[in-house]
Amino acid sequence: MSDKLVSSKVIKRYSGNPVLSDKDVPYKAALVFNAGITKFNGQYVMVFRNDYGSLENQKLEGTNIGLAYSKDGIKWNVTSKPCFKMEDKEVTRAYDPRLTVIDGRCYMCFAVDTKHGLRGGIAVTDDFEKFEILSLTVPDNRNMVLFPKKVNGKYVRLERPFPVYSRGGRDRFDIWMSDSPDMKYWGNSNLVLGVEDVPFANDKIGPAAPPVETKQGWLTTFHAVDKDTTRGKNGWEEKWQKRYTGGIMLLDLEKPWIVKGICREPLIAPEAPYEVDGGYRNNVIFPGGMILEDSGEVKIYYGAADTVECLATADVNDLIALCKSPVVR
Ligand code: BMA
Repeated sequence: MSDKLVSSKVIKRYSGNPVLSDKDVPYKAALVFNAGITKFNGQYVMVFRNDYGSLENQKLEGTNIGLAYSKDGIKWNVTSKPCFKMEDKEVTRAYDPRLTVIDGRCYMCFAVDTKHGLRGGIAVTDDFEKFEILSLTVPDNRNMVLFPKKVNGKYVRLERPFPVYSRGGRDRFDIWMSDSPDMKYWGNSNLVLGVEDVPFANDKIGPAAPPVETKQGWLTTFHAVDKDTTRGKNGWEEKWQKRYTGGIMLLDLEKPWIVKGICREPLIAPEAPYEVDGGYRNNVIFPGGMILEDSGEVKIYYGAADTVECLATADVNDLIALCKSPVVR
């Protein structure tokens, strides 16, 4: 595993990064990151993870999910209060929301820490005030993202189970896919991408932002983790030995468990100051939103250092051209 990973040349970071931080939030906020973003009813919508507490004392008290709107996808207005928190004795917190609009309704996938394991949730909303929870996985599964339309008559999601027992008792986790007739019952599961398919991962991989449709296939980011036990203090904790990098791949339109092409090098690697320094966990890039504009520009939103939310852009054809290497299994 090379210690130096660089971002693809096709990626341009927004010069005003971050696009959202605790300073933009009118209620208790500390780490504002790992957001889901989509276009809904004529504007950009962002749901973001807010770990609140004290940045100065480096102490966290809890997590909620906040809401922001934007006209241009760059300047964001955060609403007056958080929009989502699960009130359930079993649940410690819900976090890492992802948004997908399907047939005019907005679906939110999210991770749920519970007293009996880590679950993946799917809710639907029309106004970001009322959410109906449609399904929760059994533990351990999370990082779910929905495709923006049905494939072969079924809803489809990418997901990342944590098979610790059967993968050697350590992180060695892969990207899977399931489908559903109704968003409630999920099955027909297939392996999409193994950690061994990603040269810049030696630990685990998982979905990132929900896929976007192109003529050539479903274009989608993923996150890739490499671990190095010689790494020491890289943020608030005594040890933070992982690095999170964003990758890109193209899935078959009809059979989305088939990877038509993957880029075997990182798409976005931690390099900018706000990605590598001064954060809660430095060296973390976690894409959560990808918007394909009519101009062909792709906006990729990502959490940086588990602390702030950032934006990078690329041309859709450049991204597709990167996905050259088929995955054969
Ligand atoms: C994962 C999740 C993410 C986070 C990442 C890096 O386990 O908690 O939300 O960005 O770790 O800390």
